[in-house]
Amino acid sequence: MENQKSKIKNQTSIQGFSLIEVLIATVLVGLAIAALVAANGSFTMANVAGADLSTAEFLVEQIRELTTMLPVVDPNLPAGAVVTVLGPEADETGVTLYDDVDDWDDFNSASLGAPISAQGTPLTNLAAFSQQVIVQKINPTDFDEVWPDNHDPSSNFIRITVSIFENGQPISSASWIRARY
Ligand SMILES: [Ca+2]
Ligand SMILES: [Ca+2]
Repeated sequence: MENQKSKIKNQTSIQGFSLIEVLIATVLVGLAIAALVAANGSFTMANVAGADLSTAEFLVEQIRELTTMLPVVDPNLPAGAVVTVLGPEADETGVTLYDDVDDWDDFNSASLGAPISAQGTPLTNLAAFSQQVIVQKINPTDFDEVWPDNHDPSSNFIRITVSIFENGQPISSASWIRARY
């Protein structure tokens, strides 16, 4: 009798999968495929974000190159003058006339319709991006402390911060310090 039972049991297992086992396997395969598709989607998004970051870094570098050769203080101001207003001087009506670093304070390339290159020309193929620049006076003994623009005495150090936006969304930002010389 016991032998008979085990025979029947063996026969049952040899017959293959039951319907419920097939259903469970189908669901599991389906879940695995759905997970793979989802994973593929997130890699694509990561690549797009990577491309945007490269463009943002490129656009930061354009401003860095533009300002590297400029003096910290307007060359037309008398030597030792206290700078109490940051930004372009009254007669500097366009970026091509900017002749010191703080002229770039509050610059937003959106007003030109496109970000600008190191030569000051608009990069129309990157019109979805914009560069925003802030120039701040900083305490020469504590670079973390920002002084108000009208601080007297003037500081010999300024911090330039460039932020890159894509369709109004912030993508990247970089800061560096320049000394008056
Ligand atoms: Ca100037
Ligand atoms: Ca200026």
